[in-house]
Amino acid sequence: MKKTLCTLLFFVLLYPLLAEDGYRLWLRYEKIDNNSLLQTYRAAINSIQVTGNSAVIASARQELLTGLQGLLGKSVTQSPSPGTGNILAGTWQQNALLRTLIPADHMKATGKEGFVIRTVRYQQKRVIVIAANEDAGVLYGVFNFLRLLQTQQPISNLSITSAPTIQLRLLNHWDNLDRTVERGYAGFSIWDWHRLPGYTDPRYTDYARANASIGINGTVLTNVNANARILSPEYLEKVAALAHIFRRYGIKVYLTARFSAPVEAGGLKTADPLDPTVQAWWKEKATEIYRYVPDFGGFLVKANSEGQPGPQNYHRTHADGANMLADAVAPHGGIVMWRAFVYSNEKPDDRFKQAYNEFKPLDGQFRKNVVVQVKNGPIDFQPREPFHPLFGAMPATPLMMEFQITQEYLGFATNLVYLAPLFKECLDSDTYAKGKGSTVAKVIDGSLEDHPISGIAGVANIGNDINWCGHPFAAANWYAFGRLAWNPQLPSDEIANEWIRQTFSNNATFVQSTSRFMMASRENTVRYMTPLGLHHIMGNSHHYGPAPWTNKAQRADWDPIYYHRADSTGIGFDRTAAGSNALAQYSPDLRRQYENLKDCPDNYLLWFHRVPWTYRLSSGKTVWEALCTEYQAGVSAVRDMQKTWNGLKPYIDAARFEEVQQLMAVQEKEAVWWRNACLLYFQTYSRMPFPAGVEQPDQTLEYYKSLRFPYAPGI
Ligand code: BDP
Repeated sequence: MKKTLCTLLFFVLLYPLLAEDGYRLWLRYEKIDNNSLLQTYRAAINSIQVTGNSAVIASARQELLTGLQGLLGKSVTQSPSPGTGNILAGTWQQNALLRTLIPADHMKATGKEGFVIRTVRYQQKRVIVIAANEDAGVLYGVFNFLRLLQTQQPISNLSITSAPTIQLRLLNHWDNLDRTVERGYAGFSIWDWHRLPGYTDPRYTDYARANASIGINGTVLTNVNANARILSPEYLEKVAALAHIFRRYGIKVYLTARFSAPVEAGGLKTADPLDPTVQAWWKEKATEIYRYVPDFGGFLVKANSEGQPGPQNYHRTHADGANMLADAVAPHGGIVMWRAFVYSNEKPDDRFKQAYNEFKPLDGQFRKNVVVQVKNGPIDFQPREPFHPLFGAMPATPLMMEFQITQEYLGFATNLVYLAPLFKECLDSDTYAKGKGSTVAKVIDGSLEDHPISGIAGVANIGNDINWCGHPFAAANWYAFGRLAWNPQLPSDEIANEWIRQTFSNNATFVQSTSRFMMASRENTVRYMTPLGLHHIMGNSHHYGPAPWTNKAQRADWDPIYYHRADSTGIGFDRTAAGSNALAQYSPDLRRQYENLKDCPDNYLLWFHRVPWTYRLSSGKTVWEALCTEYQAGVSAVRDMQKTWNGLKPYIDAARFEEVQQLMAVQEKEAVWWRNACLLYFQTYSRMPFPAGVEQPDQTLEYYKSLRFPYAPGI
């Protein structure tokens, strides 16, 4: 009897605390744990009415019911007619009551996807109104409202207007058809191609819910290193099954197009974009795709980059290639996202400069439904990069941002690195393209040049791990990407705060401490990986851990030595006029700041300058001393984070507490590894001792050089 009672108590009281596996992400809808607030919410919400008949409205209604039921711990009814419940949601045009409660001009600012949330008086009662111009806006409004409750905000007098500034807010999955994920660290692909279309995993719906909750409205299902097979009828049927689920959450499906598909899948002799048979093949293929997926978004293309086929194989330009595909999807309303991530093996020029040199001359030559997708920095998703010089340099072409959410260069899924500050650093950068204030955010939201199309993409960190992203904190980066895509002006700490409250707890101590170390985490990671503007010094191919000594990669610009250029006379890449002159690709105002050694901020120093080891920074430290102290500070910061986390045990469930605790121990080891390996290696050139306070490595440089990782994930 006693035993049964204990078991029962365990399941009722403790199991929910232990069983947090992260699957519910930030949509946990746990009952409000603040009793007086719970009573206030309960009094304010009894019944809801979500008007409309579409599938998207049905999703909104379901989410509101599920969410409220969980948060309020009571069932909420649906009221039969508008105005009888105390939450009223729907599209303004189709609901007469909404039209009387919300003036028409209040709806203008909400555009196609935005919404208003207002507390209004109706028949002597307070009613919360969620209104939008279109169904998707209602869904986004519902998620916003639920977020208010989840983060325990007051709801007695709501007056919110929200609309996205960027139109295409997309995830890019680098998922292969065999379910491996290029640069994925959270298991295998969530797309179970083999069992599609017959079996549709409930996970697809939860994926769509999570995305819609942060405003993501599109997903590219397949790897940029593309496989033409995805365009076959067999696979299009599978794609259609996914599209059917995602459509209910306002999410469009896109695919990557392998440029050589006409040859590989169509049996043609060429994929030359100016060849009429090739053009006809793509037109037919597009028509076929739209038969399966009537609202198909379009193609994402990696061409003539890292060995992928492209128009240059036929001596055509990127514009020729992009336009040919754009013409194929244009009649159906589709777009082409053409990537600017190109650099050539044959050209000895600084890799930094190559995408700009290739694409800038093409400005104005792309069709109206082409967007050029540019990575945030000129090299490749490094822990810190200056913004890509193409932003602001192609005024006649809409440019889309490509961020990397998966932590290929930021510690995979074992390092806690909150990426919102990295994203913001780039979005807030001033290109000076049209004078001061021409930020990257304004380039990509289309406002700087008044482009009718705008977009932002994030390379997803999602896999089939139970918690989706591997590290419990990695989901914060998916969340932050979506929130910033909706509103690039949101502060990073506000996003962290929201995410922590929804994911873990609203406890003030927990929220504050966690937010503090999240906010510091990116800068600290830069410290223990690539301080002072070092970049691309990770292990070759798998990109796991430090390997600044690597000098034998297949191509020179995959070698770390190409980037740090360390020898006995100094360190750094001279990109001033005396060097590769990459700085000339920025506007003169910016160039001046970076060009002058004294004015160049320390965190970009080795990006743009080559300096002797004894060069003194404004702090008075030599470059060698600063390098050593930065690496050490990065390690110390991880240890501080561990201490803080250990003190937070009482506030959250044991399962996630322990998982994070263990991963932080891994992160500490890896930070030490980075510091030791890099400092020992650079010391062979500086020939100077470590300054006081920098720990002596416990292994030799030879040891670090001997490490091999043939099975590192994500290759
Ligand atoms: C690099 C990745 C590689 C991708 C490439 C890309 O290492 O796996 O294919 O970016 O963006 O950073 O195309």
